[in-house]
Amino acid sequence: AWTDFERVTIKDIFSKIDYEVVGPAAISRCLIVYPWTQRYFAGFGNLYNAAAIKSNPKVAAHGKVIMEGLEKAVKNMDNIKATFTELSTLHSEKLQVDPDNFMLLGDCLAIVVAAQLGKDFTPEVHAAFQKFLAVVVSSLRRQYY
Ligand code: ZNH
Repeated sequence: AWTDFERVTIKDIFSKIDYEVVGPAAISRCLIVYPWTQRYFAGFGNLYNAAAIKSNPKVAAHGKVIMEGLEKAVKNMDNIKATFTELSTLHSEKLQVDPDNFMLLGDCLAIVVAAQLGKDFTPEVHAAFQKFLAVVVSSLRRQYY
């Protein structure tokens, strides 16, 4: 269950950030800092080094797709598990993404959001955002067995 503060905060964060900036920055950071995550993106072309990752248009497009996925969770905060059933099955069965990678991306996202929000990213806001990410990640893990 969410407190009023958490609800307002999550909606506020997503209304303030630019998906086209935050999404690509978060997924790029994840691919650079946790290079094993690159293995799922063999079809994305050149991921040879940080500069190549940051300038890869497929990476950027995928960053935005991830943010749009997260937006569905924001719009269905009381029903994130059900909202992500299909997405969880896709990551498990088709993409075969190791679910331990989900929070690695979440942590990258938190860093990027923190940098964007500056002093508005208070400890309380951070806690609310981490809780949101934890629910998203556990929902994405749900169809794994
Ligand atoms: Zn993911 C896809 C979301 C994480 C890998 N994804 C995807 C999509 C979405 C997402 C929405 C699309 C789907 C369709 O199409 O239907 N993700 C997401 C989220 C998250 C994630 C929300 C967290 C937070 N992923 C992830 C990770 C990884 C991944 C961590 C690795 C490492 N994904 C992926 C892939 C794909 C996806 C590979 C496919 C891509 C293409 O394009 O192909």
